[in-house]
Amino acid sequence: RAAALIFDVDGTLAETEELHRQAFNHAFVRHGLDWQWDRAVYKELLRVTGGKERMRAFHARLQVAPPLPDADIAALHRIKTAHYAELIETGCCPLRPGVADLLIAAKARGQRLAIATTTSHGNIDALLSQALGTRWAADFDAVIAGDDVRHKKPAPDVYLETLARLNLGAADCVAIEDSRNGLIAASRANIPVLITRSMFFRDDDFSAAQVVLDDLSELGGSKQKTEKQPHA
Ligand code: XBP
Ligand code: MG
Repeated sequence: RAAALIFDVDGTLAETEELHRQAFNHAFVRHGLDWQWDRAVYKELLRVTGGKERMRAFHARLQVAPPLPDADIAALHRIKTAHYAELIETGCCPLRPGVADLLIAAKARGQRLAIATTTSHGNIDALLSQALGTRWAADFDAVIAGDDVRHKKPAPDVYLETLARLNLGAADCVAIEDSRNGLIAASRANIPVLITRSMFFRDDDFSAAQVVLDDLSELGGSKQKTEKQPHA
């Protein structure tokens, strides 16, 4: 049994990526840009982790010179983040099936909880305050966000920082992820990975994962997707 469970946020705890997409589109309109990302385009763009990085990558793809100044990217991202919080606060984005049960069961078993995500502390707080109450952070021993580390996923930085904060070895933990970039990040930190398939990454290659589930409610039952036992 793992000493700690390390959770990704977007796509893993809740299906937030559709709200991120809507928030980006809102920011583009507000900023006077004629960009709009439909689901197919967003699915492609999700290969680039981080909202600011994703916008830069999209702009580069349009091949219109000169590059968008950092100030524009920052302004767009501020509008996007504010709108994302508003969307989350409507309560329209609940935790995915099995997440709340797993958090409770893990605590009861004495496992420690942590978060390793690409998104920001503000976005994590918006989601988890809504879903778990404003004192949610008391249950987590480490919460590491994208801007806390040098390189975002698929680099291992966020996971290595989480291990350091927990003062645990990689083999003592399980990472719970929904994307191939997340799987690669955790694997590069040598942490075993449990995948919970989400909307945008359903058909990613997860062959390097220890366990692949459709959602975390399967941990409570017997509907296992691979022979290998979940460490969670
Ligand atoms: C999540 C992301 C994030 C969100 C947007 O990846 O890639 O970029 O889409 O968040 P993961 P920000 O689930 O692997 O952590 O706009 O706050 O960057
Ligand atoms: Mg994710």
